[in-house]
Amino acid sequence: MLQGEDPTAPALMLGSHTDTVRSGGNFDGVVGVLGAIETVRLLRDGGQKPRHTILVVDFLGEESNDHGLTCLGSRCMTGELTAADLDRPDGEGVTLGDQCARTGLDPSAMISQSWLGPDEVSAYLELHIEQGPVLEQRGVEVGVVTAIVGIERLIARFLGRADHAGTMPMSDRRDALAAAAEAVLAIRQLGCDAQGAGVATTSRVTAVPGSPNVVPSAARLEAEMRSTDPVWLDAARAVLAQEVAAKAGALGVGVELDWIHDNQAQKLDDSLQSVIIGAAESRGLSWAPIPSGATHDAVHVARKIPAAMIFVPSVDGRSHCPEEMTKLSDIANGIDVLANTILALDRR
Ligand code: HGY
Ligand code: MN
Ligand code: MN
Repeated sequence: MLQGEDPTAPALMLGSHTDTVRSGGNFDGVVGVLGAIETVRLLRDGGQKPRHTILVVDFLGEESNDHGLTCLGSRCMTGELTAADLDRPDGEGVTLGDQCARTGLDPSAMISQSWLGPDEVSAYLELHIEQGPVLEQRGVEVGVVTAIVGIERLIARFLGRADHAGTMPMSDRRDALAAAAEAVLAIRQLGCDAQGAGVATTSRVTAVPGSPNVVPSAARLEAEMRSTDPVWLDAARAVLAQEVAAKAGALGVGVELDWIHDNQAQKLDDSLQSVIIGAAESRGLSWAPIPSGATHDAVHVARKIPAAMIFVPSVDGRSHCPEEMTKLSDIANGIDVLANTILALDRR
């Protein structure tokens, strides 16, 4: 934090997250937290005395957890985390609330102590790697994020029947894993048919009993769909629900669909975007408007106060993998734009 000269002025907040996915990379989120710290250091060591206090935040649990929820910390800060969220079980039946309690958090405080509002913070800025190929392919140095996708998650439970894998005729089986496999392909096709309006991914399928000579009796599938267009998302849910049930029914397999609304698509603040553009141009950096196919804490913060994001290019567009890489020079550009945006906002 950098204390402002005017204690009555609402603060400016910048940051991101430092958690990552299984076998993730070294830049997702971290660039935004270290970039925020470096911005404050630059201002302080440069003798700047900002009017607004500048807060640096590292949000807990931004990545999707086994309970199907992202952005735990920013949901708490904005009052979006609900008791129903805390009751969400993981694949072993442990609820999110129990899991949080095990790590020493107080679940009741997580849903009752939101504090973020325009009186406390006047703007939130997040520097982040793009995590996709657009900026690099277009040779653009800075992305000005226009909107963040909405996410619908699906947990599907397929209920078939265990049988001997050698003796039960193919036509008489109720193979839960075969029904899940049909769903995987239907989910993928839904994304391909969207032609850029949305994407759809199955991330995990588990089946029981898992013995090599037993027809699977049950399977659990986890998937998600994303789009900046809520109409596409609603239609996609309806199409999938119908297709998955029909394909499972054709195999004599029952299916239960549990939909999790992760987050609504969210436009980011136009006036903050203009300040970011001014900062990029004042530093002679090329910029382009870009929607975010990844979700971020900014999606929750933006529902309470003006929020905006600055993207820097990802090498080969790769992310959520050990190969994730952003050049130091691009990170430096991002911090340069972030610091100059904060200075401009502080003068408002
Ligand atoms: O899932 C996402 O888009 C982010 O990385 N949590
Ligand atoms: Mn991230
Ligand atoms: Mn991520």
